[in-house]
Amino acid sequence: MVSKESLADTRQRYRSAVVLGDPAVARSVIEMAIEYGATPAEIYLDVLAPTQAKLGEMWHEGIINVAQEHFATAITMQMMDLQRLSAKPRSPLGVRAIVVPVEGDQHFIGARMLADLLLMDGWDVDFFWHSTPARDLAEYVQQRRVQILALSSTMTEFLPYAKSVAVELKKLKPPRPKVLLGGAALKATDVSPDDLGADAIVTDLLDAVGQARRIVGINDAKPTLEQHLASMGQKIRAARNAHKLTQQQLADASGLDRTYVSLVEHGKQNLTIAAVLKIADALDVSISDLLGPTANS
Ligand code: B12
Repeated sequence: MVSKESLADTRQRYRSAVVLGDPAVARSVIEMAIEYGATPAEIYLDVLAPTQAKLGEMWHEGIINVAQEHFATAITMQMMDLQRLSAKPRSPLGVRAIVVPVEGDQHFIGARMLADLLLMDGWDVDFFWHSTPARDLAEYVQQRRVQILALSSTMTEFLPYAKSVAVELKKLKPPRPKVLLGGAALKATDVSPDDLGADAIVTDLLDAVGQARRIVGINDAKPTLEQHLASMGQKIRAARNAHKLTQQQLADASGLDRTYVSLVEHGKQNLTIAAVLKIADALDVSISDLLGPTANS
């Protein structure tokens, strides 16, 4: 973390560099800020994002033309690559998010920022910036066992896409991902999450990371062994019910005792990895589906 003055100075020097179209100077400004302790969130939210907004104003006022704006934006994207490659993500959470702009919207810097911050927070993140038809996106979400789908919308006219995605997601078998909706369009309009079929509307990037964690039941305190066992037990019971199996049938299919399966489902059995594997095989799920993540609330 660095002081407000230092960030303001970095912002000023970075802006001059991108407006002059000088990637080398822009890079050295960012590298120096990182060296002085600026966090990725500070670089993104206090330097790159306001610079992008300023470019918009300068273009609007005719101070720079479209070509200059394009090149400045390309430099900002390079700086995000630099940040992404040099940051040390927290330990993996074992949960996956997809971050994608709404179809038609070519603005993806904000979406990419969210993707990077989630990645640094330990999420597995799929980010793509190309327009994606709602049905294809829903299929992809299911294949990738995604828990959070974050949609970014800069322009209000593309917001109805969120609703189409919600319609397609409803067609999936549970568990379905939770949908977070954010971006400049949501600041400019007064819609509720229900209007657009989302689970939450969040406009602040840092809030979004915390909210995503809360939605999938992760917080900073490490879960206890009892919580892990209870969580795994619930997942096993849910998967067994989804397969319409009795405890006895699951016990037979996994070569375990029925009483043992019952204790496991109640979170009362500290089971071995071999037993988890047998149960996972019998239920046709992966071991990681049963092991993580664990809510500790
Ligand atoms: C760069 C840029 C472009 C680039 C985009 C390049 C790219 N790869 O992203 C290009 C040249 C493609 C472009 C095109 C257009 N643009 Co443009 N563009 C901009 C500009 C200058 C910067 C955008 C940016 O990078 N912002 C920085 C990011 C970090 O900010 P952000 O997206 O708001 O994201 C922040 C938050 O919203 C939030 N967030 C974002 N997504 C999400 C998602 C979640 C889940 C959460 C929690 C938070 C979150 O986090 C970020 C950090 O705080 C803006 C000016 C501005 N004020 O932003 C105009 C601007 C957005 N563009 C505008 C317009 C009008 C257009 C065009 C229609 C121009 C034209 N006539 O062709 C086209 C539209 C094309 C399309 N179909 O989308 C208008 C939009 C007006 C409006 N509200 O409708 C703006 C505001 C310029 C202006 N003042 O008129 N543009």
